[in-house]
Amino acid sequence: MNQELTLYHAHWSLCSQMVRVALYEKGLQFKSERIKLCDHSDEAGNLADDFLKNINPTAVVPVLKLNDEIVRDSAYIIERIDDLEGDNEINLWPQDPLKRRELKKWVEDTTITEGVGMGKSLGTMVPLFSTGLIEDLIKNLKFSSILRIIFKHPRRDRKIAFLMMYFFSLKQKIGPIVYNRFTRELIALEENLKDKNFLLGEFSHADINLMCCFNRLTEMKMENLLEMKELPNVANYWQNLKARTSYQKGILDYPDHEEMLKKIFNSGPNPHLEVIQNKIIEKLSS
Ligand SMILES: N[C@@H](CCC(=O)N[C@@H](CS)C(=O)NCC(=O)O)C(=O)O
Repeated sequence: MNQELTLYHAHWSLCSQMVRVALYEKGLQFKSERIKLCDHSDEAGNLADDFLKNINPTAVVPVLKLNDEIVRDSAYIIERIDDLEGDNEINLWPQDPLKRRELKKWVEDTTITEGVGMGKSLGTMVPLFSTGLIEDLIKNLKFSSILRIIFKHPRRDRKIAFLMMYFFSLKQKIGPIVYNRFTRELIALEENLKDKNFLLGEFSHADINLMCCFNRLTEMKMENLLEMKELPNVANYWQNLKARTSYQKGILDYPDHEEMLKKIFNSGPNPHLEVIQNKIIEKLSS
């Protein structure tokens, strides 16, 4: 069936990456509309009148235009993409209802699910480790861009977080809040991946989400967490995810903020890394 797809997305956005990877997994052609987000750039495409009026009144990406229909929220977008016929014969969602239920739980846990507080799931924990970069980007914005966030951003939670980062500093405080939960989640993942190449056996939507989350950890110079001898299943899984062509096409081929990331980490490794590694070792030996 012929369909016209336009993706409104940001290069450096976890949920945009998820949708791009899904599109490449399915082998679907799409038109790209790059949006520069208000916390990254003075351009603030997500606060433009046209975007708010016609694409997404909540000012977030990704959004997929599927023929004339506007489809929002990455998890739902990927479900819809899975129903489309692309060049590749792959299903990101299984047929079996029991497996579907299991996958639904994993998907909710591995992305930015609306209604789930930041830091309460794997998918909402990983972005917290990026606070260092986001804060530096926000502090570089013009004051007029901050005013635009104050007056135009429709989401109160985001607005407050961005303003806190601009006027104060959150980057040293945020990561440690999730150390223990993150340690538990990684150990649980290790157990779930026993004897499996992917989370449910076959590659699925949840693997896409984790590919993007793990990639974010590598950008934050925390890849050693995914290569620990104490977590061999996670290490093997990460190799399997990185080997997919969709990883290159959907994530690595859309670089952003490379200079800034280099600047942040040129003084050494991520300070969160050693603490979390020690916690994992401690927990596994107790
Ligand atoms: N639940 C939504 C979350 C979307 C979301 O939070 N997108 C972020 C980028 S990953 C965004 O657009 N942020 C811009 C802002 O809040 O101003 C989804 O899965 O699509």
